[in-house]
Order: sequence, then structure tokens, then C-alpha cells
Amino acid sequence: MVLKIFKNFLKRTFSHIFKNKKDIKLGFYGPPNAGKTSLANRICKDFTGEEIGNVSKIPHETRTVQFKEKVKISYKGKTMIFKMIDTPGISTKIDYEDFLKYNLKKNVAKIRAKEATQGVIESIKWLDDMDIVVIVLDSTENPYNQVNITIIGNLAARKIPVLIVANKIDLKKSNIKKIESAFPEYDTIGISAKYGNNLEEFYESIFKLSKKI
Ligand SMILES: Nc1nc2c(ncn2[C@@H]2O[C@H](COP(=O)(O)OP(=O)(O)OP(=O)(O)O)[C@@H](O)[C@H]2O)c(=O)[nH]1
Ligand SMILES: [Mg+2]
Repeated sequence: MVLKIFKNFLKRTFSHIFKNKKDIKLGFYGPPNAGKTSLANRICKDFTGEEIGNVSKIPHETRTVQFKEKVKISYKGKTMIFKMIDTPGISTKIDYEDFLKYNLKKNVAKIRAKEATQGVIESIKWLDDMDIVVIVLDSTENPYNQVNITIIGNLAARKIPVLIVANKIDLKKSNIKKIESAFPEYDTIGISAKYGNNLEEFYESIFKLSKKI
């Protein structure tokens, strides 16, 4: 009897503590095709065994916001629980004709373009909900563009802590320095989401960033 009361007490106390402990909402943002889903998948796979979504060489593969809850990331003996939010790639111009070169049929390309446009709106709508944001950029591409500057400006205005990931460092054309000099006020980590290079440094930065919330 006493044991039962004690057990119930423990259950109540701990569920109360647990409820108050909010998971950190971590958003992956960036232009299409940069590797947001690849990175989110790698993290989710490592810590939950499951992926978050599809990856494709065709831009705008992710066209709705997708989540993975209760992702417990452990790094150097510390553990933090995240809600991972993978967002559709943001772009200023979406033209169905751009998809035709990937051998999509005209009607499929038109639907993709329409969904991709809605996806951009959804991504921006979700910005306010984020605790921290990882901006994923393709480090083989020129970082000085309207999309990157707009995303970063929006996050700065909302005072949301940001980490920039220079992805695809496995490719010869990769240039991390160019990203660093484009956005010198932010930490930039070079990684390869595809091959898992430098993820330790990435986790370290995420833990550091989470302290700024
Ligand atoms: N070489 C190389 N390719 C990568 C890397 N990360 C992702 N890719 C490739 O880049 C393409 C786009 O990857 P995704 O993860 O779908 O990119 P995304 O940012 O989620 O794209 P959207 O959903 O369209 O916004 C795929 O062909 C991936 O295999 C990387 O680190 N190195
Ligand atoms: Mg994606």
C-alpha cells in the first residue's frame, strides 16, 4: 500500500516535470536542393533510427513542413531533446519549365511548381515558431543572393539564434570561406550531410546555440 502511494507520487511528480520541459524546436531552412532533408535525415536516423522525408536531386522535393518529435541528441555525455522541423526550400522564382529538364511530365511539373510555391509560404509562416534555426546552404554555390539574405534578415529581426551550415564539402567546388565572408556575424560549420563529415562539430554548435534561446 505504502509502496503504491509512493509510486503514484513519483509518477505524478516526474510527469509534471516532464510536461514543463519543452523540446527545442529546431528548424532547417534554406534554398531548395541545399541538403536540408539530407541533414535532418542523418540526425534523425542516428538518434531515432527513422528518417524525416524524401531526398531528391530535383529541387523542391520537400513541399510541406515535416517533423520528427522527441529526437534525443546526445553529445559528449549531454542530452537534449529536439523537435526537428524540415521546411520546403525557399526561392523567389518557381517556374514549372525548370522541372522539365528532370524529365517530369508537363502536368506533373505544373503541380510541383504550384505545391512548391505554397511550400515557400508555409516555410515563412513557420519561422515564428522556431527556437533555433539551422540555415543549410550549398557551399558550391554563390551565397550572395536574395533568398539567403532574406531568410537571415528575417531570423535576425525575430532574434532567433542561427547556425549556418555550409553543406556539400565533399565536392571539389565547395567554398566555406565564401559563406563565412558573406555572413560574418554567424557561426558557419562545413559539413557533408551525404557522407556525414564533420557532424561532431555540428552537434557541438547546436548545443551551444540552444543555450542562446
Ligand atoms: N555531394 C553531396 N550531395 C548532397 C549532400 N547533401 C545533399 N546532397 C544532395 O543534394 C540533393 C538535394 O538534397 P535534399 O536533402 O533533398 O535537399 P533539400 O534542401 O531538402 O531540398 P528541397 O527539399 O528541395 O528544399 C540530393 O541529390 C542529395 O543527395 C552533400 O553533403 N554532398
Ligand atoms: Mg527537402
